[in-house]
Amino acid sequence: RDKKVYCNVSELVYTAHVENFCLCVFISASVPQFTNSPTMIVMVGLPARGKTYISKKLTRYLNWIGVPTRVFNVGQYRRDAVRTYKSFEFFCPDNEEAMKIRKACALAALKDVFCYFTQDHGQVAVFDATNTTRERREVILTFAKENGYKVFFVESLCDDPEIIAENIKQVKLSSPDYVNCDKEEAVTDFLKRIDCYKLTYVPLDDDKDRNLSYIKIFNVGSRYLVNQVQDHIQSRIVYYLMNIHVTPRTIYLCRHGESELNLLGRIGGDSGLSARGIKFAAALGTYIRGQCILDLKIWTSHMRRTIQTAEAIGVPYEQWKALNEIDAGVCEEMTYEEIQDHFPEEFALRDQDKYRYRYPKGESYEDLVQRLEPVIMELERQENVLVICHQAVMRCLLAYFLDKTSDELPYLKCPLHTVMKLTPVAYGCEVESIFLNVEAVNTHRDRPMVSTVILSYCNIYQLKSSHLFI
Ligand SMILES: *[C@@H]1O[C@H](CO)[C@@H](O)[C@H](O)[C@H]1NC(C)=O
Ligand SMILES: CC(=O)N[C@H]1CO[C@H](CO)[C@@H](O)[C@@H]1O
Repeated sequence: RDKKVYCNVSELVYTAHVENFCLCVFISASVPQFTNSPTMIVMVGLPARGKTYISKKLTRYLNWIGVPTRVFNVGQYRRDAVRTYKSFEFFCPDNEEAMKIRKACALAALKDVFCYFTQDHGQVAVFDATNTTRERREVILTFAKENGYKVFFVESLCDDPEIIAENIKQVKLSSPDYVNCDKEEAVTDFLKRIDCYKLTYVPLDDDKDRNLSYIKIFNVGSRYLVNQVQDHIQSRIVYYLMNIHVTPRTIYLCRHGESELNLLGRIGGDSGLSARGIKFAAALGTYIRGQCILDLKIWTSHMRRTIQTAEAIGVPYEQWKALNEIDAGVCEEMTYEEIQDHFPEEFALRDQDKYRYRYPKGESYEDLVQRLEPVIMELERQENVLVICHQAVMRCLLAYFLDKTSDELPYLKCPLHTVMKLTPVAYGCEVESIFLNVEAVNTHRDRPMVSTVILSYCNIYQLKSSHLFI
């Protein structure tokens, strides 16, 4: 009970008997730990420059790679404070009453950032606000300095009226500020609101701000300026921001056709397609041709079942080793019943925390996410892509696009012979699931019920769920 043993899951597990229960303690060690001081990402720029888009997307990415991140949208605080929006006049610098409210909202948001870092173990806070004047940025810098946080500014500049008009149409008109409001009036009001900000806007300055860490993004990524990157996480953020784009496109995700081993209920391995798997490959070809997409890229793993599926489409494809199925280590090619018989503890451990559980001599879902990071980065750079992959791999990719937590990820439903069609919309992704009418075995296992007895032991020992699991 008093002994703490920190170990790698795949090597050593600490066990003890408590009444009728066997207590096992383990720690996962697969993800690089960011023990740096917390970071505030501060958005800068006029309204309708895609700041919220960047904030949400960056947050989704950081959470997916395992860095706890949250967005603090100051506009939302303002909406909560001032229930009904009147007009652009609220945003004029000479409106003193409103300025007070806006300042109070920003301070409330900063207070919440503080709580997020101290109580909720957050690592990165994305401060989504306009922050167009130097004094306002100074307030944030002072707050960060007092608390030992790093600050990284992301400024979005845009002088292309078409891009701005498109942004207003895409996201601003559906904003809560403009419900029950004539569309044209809303656009006019919004443009005036931008003019109010322009009166005081001072962009980050080459000379005066040369000691600050920041990236300036010009016209949605046609040019970048990067200044004083301080650490690993900031360099990853810069790299990510330089790879994303907003060109409309579609991403198709599916698994290989049913394999010989699927038919036998065995996991992993490298078998070829079953007869029904071959039928699915043909159906996939027909479906993809029916979509009439120019320049569709097709990616597979290095495994036979995905390559055979792609072959049937009859167009060139690229193979990625990173897309190979999760390595089940000593459990490869076993059925779930055999695993339960041969490795009962392993089976139970996996059910306790499927995301972090690592197969002996194999991988965990957490490992898989790290392996798939370059694939996500390249998917961001590309336009139309069909990814033919595997169940665990598809769950990880889908979790990224649909912003699912690591807890939900290993249980996402990715049935065989079904294509998921992903279309980016305003701040997220629309998903359509298309079953191609070829029967297949079901390889999904639902989340097991966790007994309340075990949960109550969690409380007794007060273990942090991010570090230790019972
Ligand atoms: C930047 O930092 C250097 C060294 O700390 C300091 O001497 C300089 O005045 C700073 N420049 C600005 C513009 O703040
Ligand atoms: C701390 C601070 O001054 N933040 C400002 C950032 O921008 C928002 C939106 O204009 C302001 O309300 C905040 O005061």
